Amino acid sequence: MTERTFSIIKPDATRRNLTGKVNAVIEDAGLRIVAQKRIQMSRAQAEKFYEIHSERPFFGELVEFMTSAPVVVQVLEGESAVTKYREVMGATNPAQAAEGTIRKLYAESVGENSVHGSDSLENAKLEIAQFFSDDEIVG
Ligand code: RTP
Ligand code: MG
Repeated sequence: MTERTFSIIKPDATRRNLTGKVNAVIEDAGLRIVAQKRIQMSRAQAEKFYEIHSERPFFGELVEFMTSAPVVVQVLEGESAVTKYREVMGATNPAQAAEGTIRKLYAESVGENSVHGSDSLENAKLEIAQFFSDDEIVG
């Protein structure tokens, strides 16, 4: 089934000028970038986005990191886009990520791991709506 998922190219990657390289891996995997913008996330946006992790010990660090430099938010479209993109990203900890995945290729640590991808179709819808209006997504 054709789905849409939400992606973030995180500050560690934008800082190293890797947006294009990350996008090449995404497109080579058969996912289409149907919306994309570079933004500076506010603290409030980052706290809302990662609300689910608000009780975790790394929450403060995570919010600091996500607001430390611009990010690129994206909507990706394709067959089984949610699970497909999780595969393309690789494991949360780059040390455990499979060969050829974005995190294996580019991530620096479990905290600074280059990309985010929605973990379910339901969350994809909520996350897309947090950053994009319908008219910004062109399939
Ligand atoms: P994401 O939500 O960013 O796509 O990553 P994920 O599903 O693979 O991992 P998740 O468990 O949802 O964690 C969200 C993000 O929090 C940071 N993190 N830091 N220092 C740590 O131990 C730690 N653990 C997680 C990472 O940036 C992770 O992507
Ligand atoms: Mg997650």
